[in-house]
Amino acid sequence: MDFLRTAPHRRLNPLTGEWVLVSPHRTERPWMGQREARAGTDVPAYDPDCYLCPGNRRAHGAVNPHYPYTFVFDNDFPALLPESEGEKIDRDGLMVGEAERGICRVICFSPRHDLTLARMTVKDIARVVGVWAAQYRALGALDGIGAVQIFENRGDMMGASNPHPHCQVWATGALPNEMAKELASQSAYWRAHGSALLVDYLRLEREAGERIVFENDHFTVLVPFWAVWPFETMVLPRRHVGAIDELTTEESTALAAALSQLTIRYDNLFETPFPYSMGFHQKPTDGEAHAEWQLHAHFYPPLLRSATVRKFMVGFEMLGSPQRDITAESAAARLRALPATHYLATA
Ligand code: H2U
Ligand code: ZN
Repeated sequence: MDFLRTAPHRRLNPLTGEWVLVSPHRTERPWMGQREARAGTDVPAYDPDCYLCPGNRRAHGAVNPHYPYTFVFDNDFPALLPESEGEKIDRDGLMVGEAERGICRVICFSPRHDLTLARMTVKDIARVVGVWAAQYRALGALDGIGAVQIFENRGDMMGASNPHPHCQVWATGALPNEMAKELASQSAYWRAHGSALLVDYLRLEREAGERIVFENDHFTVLVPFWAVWPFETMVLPRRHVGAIDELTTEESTALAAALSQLTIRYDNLFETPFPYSMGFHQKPTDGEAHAEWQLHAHFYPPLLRSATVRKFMVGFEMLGSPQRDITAESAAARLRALPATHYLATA
């Protein structure tokens, strides 16, 4: 297995069936990148111009309540609408289109404009986990909703419109692409082995140990063997569970603690509020049991070498396969070695 450390090779993502090219021999390239000053100290706790801060007016005139912890509202500019009608078109399988219905919401994590998950207390993050569970359950129970995607875009680099800590929920009729690929892979694995793909994968990872970033009693954070983004991670429950609303109170708190530990380490890596897109893949809400599905979160951060030097998915990666230089093992070792307390004070 030495080639995994030294030679160009490719690794399979069993969840999506896609390959990533790994070029560990290239990490020897010299890098003289400078360190930016510690970032994140210049954001006010309340911003009168923020459309998410308590008491402020949003774009279409609604006024946010003076919420003490979390706040959920229907997106004023939703990508999907509950009513969308039209005959499906299918011209020889070459031009296929259909109406899609859905609901989009925004969830504020905290009234504090200047906080992020990394700087919130585990107790307050656990409240957010509770909101995620309630939203998944309520939206998933609606007629015609097949999937509930909870995701957070953090940082300018990821196109987040506002530093105020928040995420979005898009509930859709159809399974989005990533969910569809993961469903196909997990179903095939379940049929072949009678066990859940990610449960078996986590067992292998815990035996190996080298890609694990953090663990508590109920959750493991790891850099997946097939990671594409330099510091990509997955958050996995140790128990076989399909969605956040199936977690016990103790497990929800453990998830909050795992998210806290991960985002603190991310921020500490380059001493900057770490940008990323993250989200939970929970079992489809199409009414089927989905025993094959294992709850998990993906974190996809773009940074590579410093607070400003990011990885670009261009060239060969757009046209061929994604590629990385630093191995999943060395990324995990770096994240694991970072301090467990934030470089700035916590809330
Ligand atoms: P992002 O930062 O991930 O873009 O999320 C912010 C969302 O907030 C975005 O989807 C919505 C945008 O449509 N929004 C409102 O619902 N009301 C507003 O007044 C401004 C922004
Ligand atoms: Zn704000």
